[in-house]
Amino acid sequence: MRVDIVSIFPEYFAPLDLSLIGKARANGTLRLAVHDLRTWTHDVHRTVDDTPYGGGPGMVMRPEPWGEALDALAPPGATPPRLLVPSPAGGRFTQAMAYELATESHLLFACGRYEGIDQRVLDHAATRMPVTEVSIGDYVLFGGEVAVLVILEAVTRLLPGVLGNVGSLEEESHAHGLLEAPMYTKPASWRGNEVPEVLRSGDHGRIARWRRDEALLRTAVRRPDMIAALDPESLDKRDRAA
Ligand code: 6GU
Repeated sequence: MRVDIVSIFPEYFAPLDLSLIGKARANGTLRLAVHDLRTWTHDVHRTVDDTPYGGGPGMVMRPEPWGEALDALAPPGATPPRLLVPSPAGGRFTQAMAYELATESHLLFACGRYEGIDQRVLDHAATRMPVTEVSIGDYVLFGGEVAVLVILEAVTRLLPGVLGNVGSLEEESHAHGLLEAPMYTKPASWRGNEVPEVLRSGDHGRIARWRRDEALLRTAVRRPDMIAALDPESLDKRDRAA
């Protein structure tokens, strides 16, 4: 997968050299390039923002540098990338969207400050490529950079070959619309607390049932919204009885 990121703070993306994302970059699974938006400014002050039309606090990003950046990274006529614009005003980023993005061959992230990018940039881009405004949750950040780190990590780990153990993708929270059951490792007894007996029983049927029950219980308590959204077809007989 090719990924381009445009930001006025390219230094935010230094951690993308680390760990499994760094490894995916090193082996070519992820071809990532970070670009400084100011590359596409031409005045001595390298201006990227201005006051909002209609008034109000803060600054809005001017369209000219963004227009040139998108022309350079998504040239008219070439196969277009999918443009992702992190914004607290976007639709919610979910695991389902992570799976969807993991199938794309080229993503382009445009990081704005939270007052945003001049709307005409997005409207114009949409005539040439799919544009998605995306939020990582109901709170406000200074800018899109941290959101891009979040989204990219969620997507990269779904790319073929990035996770050593593909099984961990199947078990994890959100994969089945439920939170994951609690996990334990050695020692069996620690500070007077025991690992649940069932997990040490070797009875794989009982263990699977226990984990399923714990996942349902935990989800009901912590995320009733996820229980309400469950497909009834995904529930087995024992789930219904519980
Ligand atoms: Cl994607 N950007 C900003 N600036 N704030 C956010 C966000 C994104 N998602 C939640 N809050």
